[in-house]
Amino acid sequence: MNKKERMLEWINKSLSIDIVHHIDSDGLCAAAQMIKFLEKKGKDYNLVSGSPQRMRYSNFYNKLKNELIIFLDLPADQFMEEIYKLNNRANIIIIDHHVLNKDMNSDSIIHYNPVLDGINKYCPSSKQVYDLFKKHDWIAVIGVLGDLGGKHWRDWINRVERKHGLKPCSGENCLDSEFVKYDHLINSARMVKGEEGSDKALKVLIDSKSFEEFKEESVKLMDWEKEVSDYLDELKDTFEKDKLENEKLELLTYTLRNLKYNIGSALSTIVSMKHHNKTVVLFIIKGSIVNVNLRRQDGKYDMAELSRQSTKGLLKASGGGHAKAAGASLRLVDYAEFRNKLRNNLRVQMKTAK
Ligand SMILES: [Mn+2]
Repeated sequence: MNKKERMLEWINKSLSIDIVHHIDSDGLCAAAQMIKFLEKKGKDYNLVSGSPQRMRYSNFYNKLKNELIIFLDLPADQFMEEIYKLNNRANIIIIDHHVLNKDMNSDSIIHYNPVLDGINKYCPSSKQVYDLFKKHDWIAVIGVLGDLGGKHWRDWINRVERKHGLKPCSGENCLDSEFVKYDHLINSARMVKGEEGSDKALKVLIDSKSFEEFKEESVKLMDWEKEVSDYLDELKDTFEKDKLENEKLELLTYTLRNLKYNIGSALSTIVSMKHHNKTVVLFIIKGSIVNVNLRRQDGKYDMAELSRQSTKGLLKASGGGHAKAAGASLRLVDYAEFRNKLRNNLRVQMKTAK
C-alpha cells in the first residue's frame, strides 16, 4: 500500500481525529480541505491551533486525545521526542513543507514532505493536501498564495482563476491574483484577534460550500482587514525611515516594540519584497521575549539555516522555517548575543556562497 492508501485506511477506521494545524493562511487552508474531506466521510475531529513555537512545550500535546493525529503545515519532525511519545498510543500523519529534519515514515507514521515525495520545487501544505484530494481548488490557491508559492504554480493557479471567472494573474509571484485578497482577509483575522480570529477564518472556510459562498461570508472578516492594512502602511513607512543597514552584509534590520497587532511576519514579507536582494530581519520585542522574522526574497542565503544557527546554544530559543522566510524566538536577555551570532552566521553563508 502506498502512503495515500494507508492514510485513507487510517482515516476510515477512526471515529474521531485530531487535526493540528498552523494558523497562517497556508495552515488554515490545508486544514479546511482536510476537514471538508473528514466531514464528507462523517468523521468527528478535534481542531488544535499550533505553531512551531507552541510545539516546543510538552503541555501542548495534552490537547491531543485521539488515536489518529494529523499535523498540517507544522514541522512535527523537529519535535521527535514528543512525536514518538504520542506515537506510542496514536497513529500520526504529518503533511508539511518546512525544511526536512528527519524522515519519520514508519509503520505508524506517514510523513509527507516535498523532499520525501520527489517534488523538487517549493510546495506549500495547501497544495500538498490539494494533491491528495483534488477538491476545493480555490481554498488551496489561497493558501499557496499566502505562503508566496505563486510563481511555482502559476499555470495551475491560472486554471483555477479561469474556472472561477477571475482574471488570470500575471505578476511575478501572482500577487495580483484576486485570490490574494482572501489571503489578506484570513491573515488579518489572526493578526487582530489572535487564535479567536484564525478560528473564525477557518470556520468561514469550512462552512462555505463554494467560492461564491465564501466571497459573501468572508465579508465578516473585512473590518479586521482594514485595521491591519492601515497599520501595515504606517509601519512600512517607519521601516523605510528607521531601518539600519549593514551594506557589507547586505543586511537590513529593524526593531519594533509593543506592536498593536501580530504583524511581524506580514510586515517582513512586504518590506523584503521591496528590498529583495537584501537580508531583512525584524526584531519584535514583547515583554521579555524577542520574536524575529527573517526574509531573503532572492534566495541567495538560507534564512531557515540562519535562524537555526543563530539560536543554537541560547536558552529557550528556537529558529527555523523556509529558505526565503524564517522565524526565531528568544529571550530579551540574549538579544545582543543573537544579533552577533546572526552577523557571524551571515558572514559564513556569504563566504561559502562565493
Ligand atoms: Mn506553509
